[in-house]
Amino acid sequence: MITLHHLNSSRSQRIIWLLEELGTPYEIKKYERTSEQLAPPELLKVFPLGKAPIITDTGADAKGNIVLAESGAIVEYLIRANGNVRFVPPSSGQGYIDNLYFTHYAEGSIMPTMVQKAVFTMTVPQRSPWLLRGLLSGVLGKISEKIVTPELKKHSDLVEAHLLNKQWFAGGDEPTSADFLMIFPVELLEYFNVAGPKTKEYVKRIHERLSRKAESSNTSNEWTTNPHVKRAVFLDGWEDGKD
Ligand SMILES: N[C@@H](CCC(=O)N[C@@H](CS)C(=O)NCC(=O)O)C(=O)O
Repeated sequence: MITLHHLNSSRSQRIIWLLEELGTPYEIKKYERTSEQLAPPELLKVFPLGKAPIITDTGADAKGNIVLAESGAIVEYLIRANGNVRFVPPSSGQGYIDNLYFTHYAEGSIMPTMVQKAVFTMTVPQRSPWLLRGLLSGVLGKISEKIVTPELKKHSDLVEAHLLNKQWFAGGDEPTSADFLMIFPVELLEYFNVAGPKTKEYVKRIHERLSRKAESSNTSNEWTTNPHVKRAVFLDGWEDGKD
């Protein structure tokens, strides 16, 4: 059995989307961010970095003890564990290159810029003494505009140009690892008001796909019964950690 260790408003939303698409049976263990937006210490007991997502897999015989962190690794693992029958990118050509690039770009390039934006505009002001909060918010907001916003714009333009004539990042009829990784930063582009029209359509398409899946599913799984999971790919609560 696979257990997803899920932190609210986090990259583990990617894994819920993939698990639901694969139809893989899984359990979800939910962790709540602290008032400082950090993962709670219990997650440290699962893996030394204590960050989400993490999966544990006991295997079909319930005797295994795989513990895997890092969303890109988890996406690859789950697609392979499902027999590499769905969400597999083309093995050559531009689709192969695009999938390779965006699968790695998601955590390697765009997410670090998103984290910078969040640190300047949310994390540092939220964690400073309240007397300084207003002042710091103003100063850091201005610095962020100068340093981070131009970088975010470059990412937004790259994603928008790529999605101009494509439904999915690798260009095929189904999502691939690139999409499962890119959904989170692409939702953040929207959240930070820098997403272009094609990018917004992409997010909408995925949300509608998930809603249809939830409506048509007659199995009693996390997706249909747990309102938290149903809304998992939406970014409500990013600012205040509520979900
Ligand atoms: N590169 C890692 C990043 C993991 C990560 O930073 N997760 C965040 C959630 S989006 C987290 O657990 N933050 C809470 C904390 O740092 O305490 C991945 O893709 O899994």
